[in-house]
Amino acid sequence: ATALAAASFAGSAAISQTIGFSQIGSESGWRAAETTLTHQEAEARGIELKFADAQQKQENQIKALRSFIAQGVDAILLAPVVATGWDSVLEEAKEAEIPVVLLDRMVDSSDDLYLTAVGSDLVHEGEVAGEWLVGAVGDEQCNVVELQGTTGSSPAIDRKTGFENAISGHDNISIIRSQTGDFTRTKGKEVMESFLKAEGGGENICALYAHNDDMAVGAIQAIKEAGLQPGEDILVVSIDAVPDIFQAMAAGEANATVELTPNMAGPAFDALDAYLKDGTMPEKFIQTESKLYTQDDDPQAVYEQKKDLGY
Ligand code: GYE
Repeated sequence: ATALAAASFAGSAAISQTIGFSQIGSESGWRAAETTLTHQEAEARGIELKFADAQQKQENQIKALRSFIAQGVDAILLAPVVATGWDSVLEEAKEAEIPVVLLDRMVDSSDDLYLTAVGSDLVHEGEVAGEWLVGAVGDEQCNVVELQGTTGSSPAIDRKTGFENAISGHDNISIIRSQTGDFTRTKGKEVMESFLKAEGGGENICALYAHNDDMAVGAIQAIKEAGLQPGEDILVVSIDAVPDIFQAMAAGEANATVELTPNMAGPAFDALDAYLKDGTMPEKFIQTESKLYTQDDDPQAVYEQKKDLGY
């Protein structure tokens, strides 16, 4: 029995997977949580995770992928910072028969260059945010300022499109300023300061739409420093549902957020496991849920639930 156990143990150790993860960086609370949860999921499954932080640079991601390929990893997780420019390196991975799973952002490459993608419907998220605003302002005139995510990233492109879809046909709502805040708190604050200045202090700004909560949190600070009340004088709607935005909602300083799960690795590892075991092909897109939260959803309680979940 001992010999058998040892043999089967050796067998399972031999098939244990080594997976490379090219992460974008740590621009947001959401991303930090995604990184933490990916490590946790890997550990729970006995996967050896090789982690590479690209510091927001696509060239670093391409280098990391080439190094994973050279090391002969079993699979690669890629959270692509921007949408374009991936064809060559994805072809190299395909050539080496190393499956690539995209996490949370999309690429413009042909879909036979990756195994599957785990993420939310990014256009829909923008639509949910925009529909919330349409409902909140009714017939009132509403000038919106928009903080975009990282230029060229699929969430920045799609969340803009989705929001515009939702407000189109509502002539009382218009986006008067729109600029990137790079998904960071610091930039969100800086750019919001410039919006407020350009708009004579901000009295005529009715709402802020931020492509993520971190930029919204930075902007809330700028609004307060300008002597206005975020959440009332300027409505704040954003995306991610990180713990800090629930604190802001509980304080009445933010109004709504669209939830994005930071656990993209769970479904990714499930798909990879099945594929590596017996070639089971996953769906091309594994979609996570998008849920709206407002001040009516007991934000303090949600904060308490979320704060220890990897953020
Ligand atoms: O919403 C944002 C982040 O790629 C969908 O990236 C993701 C976004 C997320 O930094 O906070």
